[in-house]
Amino acid sequence: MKRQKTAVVLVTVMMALTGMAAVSAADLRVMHTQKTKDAVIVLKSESGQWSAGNNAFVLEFTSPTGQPLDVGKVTLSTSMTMPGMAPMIAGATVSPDKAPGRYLGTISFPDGGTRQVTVAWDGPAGKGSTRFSVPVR
Ligand SMILES: [Cu+2]
Repeated sequence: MKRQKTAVVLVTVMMALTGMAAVSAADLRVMHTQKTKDAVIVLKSESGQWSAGNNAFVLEFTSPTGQPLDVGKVTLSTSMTMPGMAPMIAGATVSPDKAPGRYLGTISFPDGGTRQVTVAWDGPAGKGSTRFSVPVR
């Protein structure tokens, strides 16, 4: 009984580590770079693109001079306008990584098409938001 429980815990930990490795690998590809007055925001993922289905991604915030920027709470939402339909809305789950200014996210899309992406933040470095578009393949 106890041994079985340990095995379950081990598998869970290994799955968590594998999941983290998927988004913390050094060889992430840039999907989009967005510059605002106060921040440079880089959206990255392993494949360098979003696809229909589940996606993991990384958001990195730096100051215009390249210093990591602690922007506190971050949200990312997407919208796609389609003829004759209400806009398709999808929100991401975003949480801070260990490094300041680095956030890990997941988002799911039911189909392909260009998304209008809104990233918003609110924290020690101030409050802001920005919009850009990203294709979903
Ligand atoms: Cu759609």
